[in-house]
Amino acid sequence: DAERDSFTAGKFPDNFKWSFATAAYQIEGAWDADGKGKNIWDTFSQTDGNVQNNDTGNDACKSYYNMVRDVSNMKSLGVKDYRFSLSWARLCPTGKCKDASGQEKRGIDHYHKFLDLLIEADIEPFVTLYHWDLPQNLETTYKGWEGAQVVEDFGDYARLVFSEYGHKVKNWITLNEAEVVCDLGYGIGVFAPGKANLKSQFDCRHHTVLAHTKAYHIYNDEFRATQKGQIGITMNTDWYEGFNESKDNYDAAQRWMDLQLGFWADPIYLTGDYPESVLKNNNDTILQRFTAEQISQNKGAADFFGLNHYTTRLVTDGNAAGENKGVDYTQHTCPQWPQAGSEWLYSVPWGYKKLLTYIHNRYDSEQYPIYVTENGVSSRGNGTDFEPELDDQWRIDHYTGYIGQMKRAIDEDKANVQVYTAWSLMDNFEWASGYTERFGMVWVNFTDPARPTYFKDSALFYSDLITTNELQCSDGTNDGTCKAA
Ligand code: GBH
Repeated sequence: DAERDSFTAGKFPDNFKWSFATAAYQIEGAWDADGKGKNIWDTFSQTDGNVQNNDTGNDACKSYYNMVRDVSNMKSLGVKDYRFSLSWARLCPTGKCKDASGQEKRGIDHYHKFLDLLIEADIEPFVTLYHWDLPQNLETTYKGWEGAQVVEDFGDYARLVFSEYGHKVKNWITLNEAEVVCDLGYGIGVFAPGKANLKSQFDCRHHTVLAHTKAYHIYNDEFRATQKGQIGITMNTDWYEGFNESKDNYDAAQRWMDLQLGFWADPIYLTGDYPESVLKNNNDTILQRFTAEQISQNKGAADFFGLNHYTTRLVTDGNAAGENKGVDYTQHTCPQWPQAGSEWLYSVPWGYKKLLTYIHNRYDSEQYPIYVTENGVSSRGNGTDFEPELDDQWRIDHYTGYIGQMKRAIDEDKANVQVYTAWSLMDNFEWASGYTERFGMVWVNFTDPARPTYFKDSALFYSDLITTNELQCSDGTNDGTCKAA
């Protein structure tokens, strides 16, 4: 892999944007402040046994009360772009945003204040509408993403958000990683709301496509002309590489790609409909089909291609026992791949280049520029450490490798990547792993009620990259080819 992971240091295109990302439930805390309604992650994390150490996001980084801290951290690092998400249940405690009676003024004002701080600091907001924190009431009354009504309710929420904040926000992301929401939340049950059912999983998947498309058309029809912003969806995918040269393994990797990425990307950026392998391998009692009208609404329903990417898998045809070939697949990793603090996360820079080139070719990045909305790496801790651990050269190596491969995809393969976003600005509530995994470039002391923060070495590395727009080799040189660390 060392050969494949090498890259040429140097400048990124002018106007390339370097951003940081976070999500409301992972950083805000203040779970019941100012009239906020309960959401499915409040319920899930407050129930024993769902999250490591029974950690919750009740307080998290207390960003709700520390807006100035967060903005000034970014300002001192020279950040010009910030991706964060809105808490639906802060704005509309029961999830019903249609009428003023369902809206919570204090929640609405909170994000006005935050946006004003960003704008004053000259930081451009990228706002995600949904990063996994569904108002509990919608789960309780119609099973959340399983119910068709969620499409309407998401549309009403989106309309409220566009009309409130659209003069301050020009970059909208509808959903973060719908695949994770549905597969882990409704299919396996390791994430909120904790259901494990194949039909639930696919109903959820189907409704997320429709909800995205709905919000896109609301923006397009009612707001675009006056607000002149852009809107897209963010999908997460690993890179899936055939285990070896065999055609069967290659096809198996493609099927997996179809299920994890193509399920959303094909309807929106390609055909309006699900990928062929998805249609073929799922009968219509499991997979709801789009109507002709929906297909035409899906197609082209985005201005950019939002991508979260972390890791790579090698794929063989058939299940672990080698059965069900042509339909199933099995994932493998390499013993040489460095593993992060998260069990699922291996550092494989070359996979990132292949993925970007794949997306460029299949979904036409000239028409739909690629915005990388997350990429990052974790260390393991226990959330109760109070001694900041700031020397993270290994994290700098990870970022250097991935960003170097992104540069190659741009330079060599003409992938039109315009935005790169590091996950995350600061350590935060890592979902079912609680505070045991730290993804931040800024260290947070979770044992101190004041939540002081400290820059890790990686924050200074990233700051340098942002201000120079130029990637250096890990050894500090930038003339010629960098060997992978
Ligand atoms: C992103 O998901 C999320 O958008 C972000 O909120 C999160 O903090 C970040 O990554 C880091 O994880 O528990 O073994 O079943 C990335 C995709 C999907 C990777 C769920 C981890 C859980 C595997 N994630 N997966 S497991």
